[in-house]
Amino acid sequence: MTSLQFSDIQTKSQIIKAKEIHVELPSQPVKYYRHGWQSWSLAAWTDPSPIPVPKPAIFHPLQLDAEHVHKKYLHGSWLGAVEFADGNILLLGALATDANVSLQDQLSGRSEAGEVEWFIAFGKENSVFEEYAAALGIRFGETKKNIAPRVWCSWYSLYTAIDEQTLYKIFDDLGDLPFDVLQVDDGWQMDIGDWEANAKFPSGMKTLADKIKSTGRRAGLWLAPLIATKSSKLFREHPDWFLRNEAGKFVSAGFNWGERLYALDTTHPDVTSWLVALMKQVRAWGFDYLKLDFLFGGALKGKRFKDMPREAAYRECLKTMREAMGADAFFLTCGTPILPALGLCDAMRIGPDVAHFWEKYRDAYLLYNPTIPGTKNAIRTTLHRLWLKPLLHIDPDVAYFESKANHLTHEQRLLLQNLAYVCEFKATSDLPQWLGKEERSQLDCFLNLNPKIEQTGRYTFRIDDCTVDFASVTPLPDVPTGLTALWGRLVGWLGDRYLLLRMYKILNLAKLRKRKSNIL
Ligand code: 9PG
Repeated sequence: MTSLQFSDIQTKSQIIKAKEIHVELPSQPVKYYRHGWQSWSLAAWTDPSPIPVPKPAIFHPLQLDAEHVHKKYLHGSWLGAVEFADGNILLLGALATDANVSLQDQLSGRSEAGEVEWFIAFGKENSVFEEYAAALGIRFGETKKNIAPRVWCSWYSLYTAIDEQTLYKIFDDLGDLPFDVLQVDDGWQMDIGDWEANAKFPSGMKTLADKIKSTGRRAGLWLAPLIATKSSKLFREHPDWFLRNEAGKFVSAGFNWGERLYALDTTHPDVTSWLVALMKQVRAWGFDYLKLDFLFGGALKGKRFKDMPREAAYRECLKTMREAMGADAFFLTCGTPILPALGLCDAMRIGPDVAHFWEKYRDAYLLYNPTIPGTKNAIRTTLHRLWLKPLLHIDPDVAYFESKANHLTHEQRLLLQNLAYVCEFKATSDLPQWLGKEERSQLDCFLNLNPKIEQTGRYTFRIDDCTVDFASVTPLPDVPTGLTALWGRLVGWLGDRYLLLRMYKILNLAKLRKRKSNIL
């Protein structure tokens, strides 16, 4: 165990090797920077007091690091920072995987994997984070090259209601809008685990990629290769490939698509071969922009074929997939534990999903869940991960331009567009059929513009000649008390009921069908 006095770091940053490290604070902090585990998990400066455990618990494996969620004190993955009354910050951050930081009387770091390097610095927020990112870049690698491709992605308009004919029509109607990639999201596959075209894509995946390429763009595809549902052929045929705990029970990877999810043991040699073959297959179909999602499944706690720390195992698996897909593919990670993926992907989603609404009362106040898809949640966390920008392309998720199927105000849509400029990563899912003439030309303009970006404060930017202030988006909701808290507990409990979740899913599918029938 290593203990540092404040005087050791007051004037100069340090890198120290330790399994456990404690850093003395010079005074009471006024803010705490918590950094969540994966793309969708909360990252934010907050008051230095614990926040409620997000509900429902069935989602924990897919929204945060379930191993640490019940800690009674402040904690975060790999790094933590505190801000003092004079505006200076103190940051403690691991330069390795499998480590976390907590705040009690001191800032403390613990590694789950033996001795690791720790970065400690005090000073101005921007320079401290910049130095930390540079130190991470040296150890994990920097992958940012050129400018990020401009992406049209099918998810945030059609969700799973995609099919060959609908997509072909959209690709045609996008006309000469300057997209570099047309990316097919969730909805093309037989099942989660069975990565073959389903009945909605009778001409097959190669034909789909060819169609995209015929428009002069790169073909993009979504897959969630490290998880599967029990209903999948993969799970039925290879139950021995899935991660189990010490007691031999399957480890839960959470719940989505109306089903429980399970994670592959990526250290199993047969799983590795299967993943390599899958990456090669996708490339052979003609896709060279890969959005690999739900990747946290590769880093859940469990008893692995190869006994190694869980995030190190995940990093090794990412390396294998990266090699198999080839260096010329553009690789976007999503739902990914942040540090273990650095240096291995071109781009990373750094916040929760946006949505055509701002915030839901149920999610924000009753469930107190800042991870659930929603535009406010997405902007908040993305803003707190901008420090990753020197290392790789950072994906803030899509911006909206259409107002037809959208509950966001004009100002809220502008915030998303401005965030895309700040991240220098532009994407949308807007359907050409939904765009008014003016909206289409705004989208065109957005895709063509590369404004000069200058950060002027924690949440303020100059974007060319405009000043943009995101501060109003960042606070967390007030912690519910009294009747609201009680109501929240009931809603959280209901949210954990498998049958209710399934019913909710069926209702949502019906809504989606209606939405789709309005499109064409
Ligand atoms: C496809 C989508 C899109 C999207 C991804 C991911 O329950 N959840 O917290 C949850 C979060 C994100 C999510 C799904 C569920 O979306 O981020 O862009 O590809 O999968 O299913």
